[in-house]
Order: sequence, then C-alpha cells, then structure tokens
Amino acid sequence: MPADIRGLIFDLDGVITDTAEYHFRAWKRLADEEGIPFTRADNEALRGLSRRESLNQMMKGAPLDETTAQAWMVRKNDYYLEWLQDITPDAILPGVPSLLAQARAMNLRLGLGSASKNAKLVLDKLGMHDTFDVVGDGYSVVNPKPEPDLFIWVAGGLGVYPTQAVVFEDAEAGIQAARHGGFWSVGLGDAVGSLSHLRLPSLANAVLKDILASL
Ligand code: B16
Ligand code: MG
Repeated sequence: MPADIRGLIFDLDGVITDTAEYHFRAWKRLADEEGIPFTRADNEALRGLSRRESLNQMMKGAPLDETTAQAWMVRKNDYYLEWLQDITPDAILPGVPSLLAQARAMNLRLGLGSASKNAKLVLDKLGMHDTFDVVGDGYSVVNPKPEPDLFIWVAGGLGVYPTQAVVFEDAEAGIQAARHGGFWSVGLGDAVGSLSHLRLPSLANAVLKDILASL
C-alpha cells in the first residue's frame, strides 16, 4: 500500500455518473443525420476522449473541413444538453456517495478530472457542485487524456503530488493519463485494460481502506 495517499481524483462520466449513454445518443443522432455509420461498439472507443477526438474517431479518417467540424460539434453538444436536462441526483452511480464519505472521514482531498466541457453542469444536475475541492474539466488544460496534464492540474490544485493521489477512471485513455502522470490508478468496468494498478467492476460496495491496501 502506498504510505502517503492524500488525495483522490475522480473521472466523471463512467465513474461518478453514466452520461456515456447520452453522449452515444447525441453522436448517433448527428451521425444518422449525416449518413455516417455509427454503432454502440464504435461509441465504446470514444469513452473518455475529448469532443474533438471523438469526432475524429467517428469520421474514421474521412476528410472534414474545419468549419463543418466545428458546426457538427456544436450540434452534437446541443443534442447532448437536451438529454442532460433529465439528469437528477438519482443518476449518481452506486457506491459513489459512500466512497466519498469514507474519503472525507480519512481527511483526503477530493478532485474531479473530466474531459467534458459540461462537467460543472453535470455536477450541478447531480447536486454535487460543492463535493470536490478542485474541478478540472474540458477547459482546464490544452492537452486531453491520454496526456497526464488534466490530472496534474487537479493534483496541483489539491496540493498533492501524483504519487500521493489515486485516480479512478473508466476509460483506457484516462488510465494512460494517470500512469503517464505518475499517479496510482483504479480502473472501473470492462473498457480499461491491464494498465491500472487495480481493476474493479464498479464502485458498488467499495471499501476505500481495502482499495488503498490493494495498490
Ligand atoms: P463534452 P469523462 C468525457 O467525460 C466523456 O467520457 C466523453 O465521451 C466525452 O466525449 C468527453 O467527456 C467530452 O465531453 O463533449 O461534454 O465536452 O469520462 O472524461 O468525465
Ligand atoms: Mg470516463
């Protein structure tokens, strides 16, 4: 177990809540309107990627001029925001409130590191606007995951070194970002490979002391 853990950094989509379904529906609607083949399996590859990189992946190498790309990203986001209106605190994933409470009881600092430019809106909808000491989102740094910049930015705000922080992620790009930055990492669900220090199916019934002991 790492001796000196002082902070936890959580990804948002896929860890705190599951907005992936809404991202999928929004990309799918855009793709259908534009006659681009796009399946649920295609969407899995977009997990954790920035909006721009998601569009690049959806295009699968087909050319797209910049003006159209910008307009399509606005359209996709408008569709996403429509569905986001439905989100309530009930959408917080099982185990999250308990894990956060355990972390607070251990005096750990709490950060959010999400690629999403809508992260603060999502936190508001979940009733979690004051849950995290530092919120890093799609506006915080230039280089998205799998670069480590976002998590380093959050760790700096928390006042902890990467070696003193554990990142919780559901996407391979996020685990890579954590590892590149020198963080401890917990991978959640099926989309993460073997790169994380610990893999769990989800945070349901998670016991923080046990997680830290298994790193
Ligand atoms: P937006 P995370 C990511 O959130 C999503 O997993 C990914 O599907 C999305 O493309 C990305 O945010 C950007 O989101 O279009 O709202 O800026 O997993 O990093 O919390
Ligand atoms: Mg995620």
